[in-house]
Amino acid sequence: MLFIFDIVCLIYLNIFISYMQVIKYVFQPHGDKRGQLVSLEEFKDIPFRIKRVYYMYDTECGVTRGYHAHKSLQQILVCIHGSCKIRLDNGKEKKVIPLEKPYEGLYVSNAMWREMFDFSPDAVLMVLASELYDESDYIRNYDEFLEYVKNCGEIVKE
Ligand code: T46
Repeated sequence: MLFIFDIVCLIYLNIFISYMQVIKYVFQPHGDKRGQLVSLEEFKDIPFRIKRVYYMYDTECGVTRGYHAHKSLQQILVCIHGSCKIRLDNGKEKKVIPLEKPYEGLYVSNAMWREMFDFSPDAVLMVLASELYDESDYIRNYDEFLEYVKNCGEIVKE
């Protein structure tokens, strides 16, 4: 009886531990009759120091970008115009998150494989990043990524 209880606990723990949490921020729009304004401040609206901002636009129909993970970079992705989808993969689970509101931000931790796809023709995807651009922080090979998360892929606490 105790043995069955142990097995049930182990299965439950495994499901619990492998559950991939998706963190979406809903920013406060300061709207009035002129329109909307969203302000993002580091450590207030964004959980890290913002060292870099970049954005992508004019993404061709059918294109998928990304196909990499980062060793230490954390980011918040905001589709400030149009829409797109983000596939997140922690090496155990994959989730697709639509981004279609200019006041929503998707938190992407380090050690997380990402693919961005299904861009609408008018999509502008803005990214707030915790680090400067550094090619040595990228893991661009999926098998290397799986090894990385298995061996040393410690996730930076948000
Ligand atoms: C990420 C996803 C969401 C720079 O010179 N500086 C930069 O800050 C960045 C981000 C890129 N670049 C150059 C490097 C390449 O020649 O811009 C070109 C395109 O970059 P990449 O192919 O890495 O773009 P994506 O869309 O695949 O990935 C980007 C970020 O690189 C990445 O960190 O998480 O957006």
